[in-house]
Amino acid sequence: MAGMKQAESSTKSLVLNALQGQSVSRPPIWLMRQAGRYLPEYRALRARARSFLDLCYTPELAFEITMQPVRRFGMDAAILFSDILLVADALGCAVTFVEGVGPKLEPVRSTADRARLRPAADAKKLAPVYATIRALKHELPAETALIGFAGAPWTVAAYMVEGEGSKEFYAARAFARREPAAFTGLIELLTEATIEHLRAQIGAGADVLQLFDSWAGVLPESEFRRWCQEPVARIVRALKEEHSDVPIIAFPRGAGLHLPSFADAVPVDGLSLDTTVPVAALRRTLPRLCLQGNLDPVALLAGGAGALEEAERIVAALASGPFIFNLGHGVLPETDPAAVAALVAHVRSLQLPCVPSHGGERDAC
Ligand code: 1CP
Repeated sequence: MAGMKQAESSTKSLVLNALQGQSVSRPPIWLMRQAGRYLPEYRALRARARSFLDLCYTPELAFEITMQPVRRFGMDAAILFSDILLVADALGCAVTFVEGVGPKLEPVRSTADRARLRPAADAKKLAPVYATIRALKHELPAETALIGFAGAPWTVAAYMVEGEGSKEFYAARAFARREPAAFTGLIELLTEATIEHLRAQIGAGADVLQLFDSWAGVLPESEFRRWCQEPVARIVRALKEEHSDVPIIAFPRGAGLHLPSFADAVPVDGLSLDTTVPVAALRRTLPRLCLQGNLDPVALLAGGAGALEEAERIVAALASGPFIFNLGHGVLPETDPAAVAALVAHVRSLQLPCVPSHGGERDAC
C-alpha cells in the first residue's frame, strides 16, 4: 500500500501531501466558505431554490455550488456545500434559515426536549449529502482534495439549545451548568451522530474531513476540555480506527492557549487556526503538525496589496513545516471575487524555503 501511495503522489493533491507531512512544491490553498454569497453564480442558484436548506438537500444544486469556486479559482480543495446544522435537523431538531437573520432551531431547553430527539440521525434525511459527495468525487481531478465536514458537538449543541446564532451562547452555557446530565446526553448523542455522518462521508468519497468548533472560544478551561476537546478526540479516534488514511483537520475557533494541549490530546492531522492565533509562535510550538490558516477575512474584504502582504507574512511564518493556506474564518459575503483571485494567484506564486519536512526530504526544492 505504501508503495502505491508513493507512485500516486505526483497527481495527489497538495492538500493531502501537506496533511501527511510531506513536502509540497507550492503552498496549497482553499478558503473556508469559498462557496457562498460573495459569488454572483452562487446568488443566481440561490435565487432559484426555495430555501438555503433546499440547496443543501438537493445533490444537483449542492454539487454545482461546491464546484463554483473550484472552477473559478482552481482551489486545491473543494469543500462539500452543506451546513453543520444538518445533523441537528436529522436528529429531529428542525432547522430553518431565515433570510437575512440566520438559523432558527426548535430549542432544546429541558430533559424532556432532549428526550424528544431521535436516538440517531435520520440517515434518509442525510442521504442527499452523500449523493453530492459521490458526484463530486466522480467529477474532481485527483489533485483537488474533496473535504467533507461536520460541526463539532459543542458548537452544534450550542445552536440547538440557544435556538439561533449568538455571540456568547449564554443560554447554552447556562443549560450545560444547570442540567449537566441532559447536556452530557446531548453531547453524547451528537458525538455518535457526527461519527456516523463523517463515516458516511468517507464511504461516499471524502478525502479529508474538517470538524468546525466555531464556538470553542466562549468556554472556560474545564468546559473547553469537557465539551470541546474530549468529544472531538472521541470522534477522531473512532474514525481513525477504521480509516487511518483519511486526514482530519480540527478547527477549535478561539481556543487560543489551549491549542498545544488540544493538539497533544486529539490525534488530528491538521489544525485550522483562527485569525487571532500568532502563527510564528505556534509554528515553533508545533513544528511538525500541519497548520492551516489564518488570513483575516477582513483583510481579504479590504483587498489590495495589504491582503497580499499579510498572506506573505503568514506563509513565511508557517512554511518551516507542513501547512495549508486558508482564512482564519469564512469568506465574508461582501468580499470582491477579484480579491480572492488575486490572493490565490499570489499565494501560489510564493517560493517555499528548502527545508526537509519530517520523515522525508523536500524533493521539490
Ligand atoms: O445563502 C446564504 O446566505 C447562506 C449562507 C451559508 C452558507 C454559504 C450558511 C448559513 N451556510 C453556508 C455553507 C457552509 N456552512 C459551509 C459550506 C462550505 C464552505 O464553502 O465553506 C460550511 C463549512 C458551513 C459551516 C457552518 N455553518 C459553520 C461553521 C463555520 C463557521 O462559519 O464558523 C457554522 C457556525 C454554520 C452555521 C451557519 N450556517 C449559515 C449561517 C449564516 C450560519 C452562522 C449563523 C450564526 O451563528 O450567525
